[in-house]
Amino acid sequence: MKRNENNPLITRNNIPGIPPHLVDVTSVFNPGAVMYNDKYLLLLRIQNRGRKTFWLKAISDDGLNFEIDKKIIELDGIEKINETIHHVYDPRITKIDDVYYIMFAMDLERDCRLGLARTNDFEEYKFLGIVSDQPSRNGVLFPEKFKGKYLRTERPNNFQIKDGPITGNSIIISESSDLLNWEPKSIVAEGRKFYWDELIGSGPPPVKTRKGWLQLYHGVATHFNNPVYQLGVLLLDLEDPGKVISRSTQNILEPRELYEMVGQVPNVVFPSGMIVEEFDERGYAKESSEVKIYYGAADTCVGLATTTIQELLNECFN
Ligand code: BMA
Repeated sequence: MKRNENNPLITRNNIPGIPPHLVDVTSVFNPGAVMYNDKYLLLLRIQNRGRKTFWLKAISDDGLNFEIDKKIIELDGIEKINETIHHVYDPRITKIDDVYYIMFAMDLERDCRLGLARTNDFEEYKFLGIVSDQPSRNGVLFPEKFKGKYLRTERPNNFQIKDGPITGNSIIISESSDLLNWEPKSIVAEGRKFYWDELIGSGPPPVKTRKGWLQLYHGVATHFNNPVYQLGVLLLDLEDPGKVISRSTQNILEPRELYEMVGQVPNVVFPSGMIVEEFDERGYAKESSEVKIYYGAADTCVGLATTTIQELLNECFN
């Protein structure tokens, strides 16, 4: 992974003032990413000084210089939910046919669930519902159906770090006929105790290559005083993505730069958006293609790291 020389790519200083909610904001991190109308599009997670969460859209011609919208994103219909929603965050974007689906975490009073929204134009967003029966986070949709069913990987929230937040140590795969009702199928991968990825969760949505689905994930080492978040990669079977073909033994990106080590939550790189530049005629990512990975750094700013599909595959088999 190569960090972009302009990192951190987006910081709190780039966020336009949008009174009353966004004035002199605290942080911007964990963006969703997708190509839309030949432009790079990010959905930025922003916190104000009340630690309230908002989303802003950012658009770019080159994936490096982003213009940030002055309009806070609203999810139409979310106001109909009959319980307190504290935060919606960590949006992951998947295009299925001509619709862009956004899956995200929802901090409710009771616990954390997955929510789903759809948009066709990134102007209007329709909230589709709370889409997990159990506490869960890091839900990412596959961009196509399998035997008529939608699939996602997700990370059940069923594990508490000592004196810390509730999190999880496995990525599972779930299926659905309608995107709203989901049934867990099997465990895809589990945390490796004592090593870099003791706790894990899906990163950006999976990408199809001729060798399998590349699923980036974050791994958390918990055996230090403070947890360390890093990035790793899984290769999943093309026909049956619940099956792991291979998994990176070491992390491929870890907090090293000051903006990754110091901030709201120190020592965090959290990959949430991935752009593949080139696909072949059948829709597989080309091995030679450059890959841009947008990640949250220290829950404070947005970083960009690049690699290629070939290098990600090599890392799986290394
Ligand atoms: C995870 C999520 C992310 C966050 C990360 C590091 O559990 O809450 O949103 O970026 O922790 O604090």
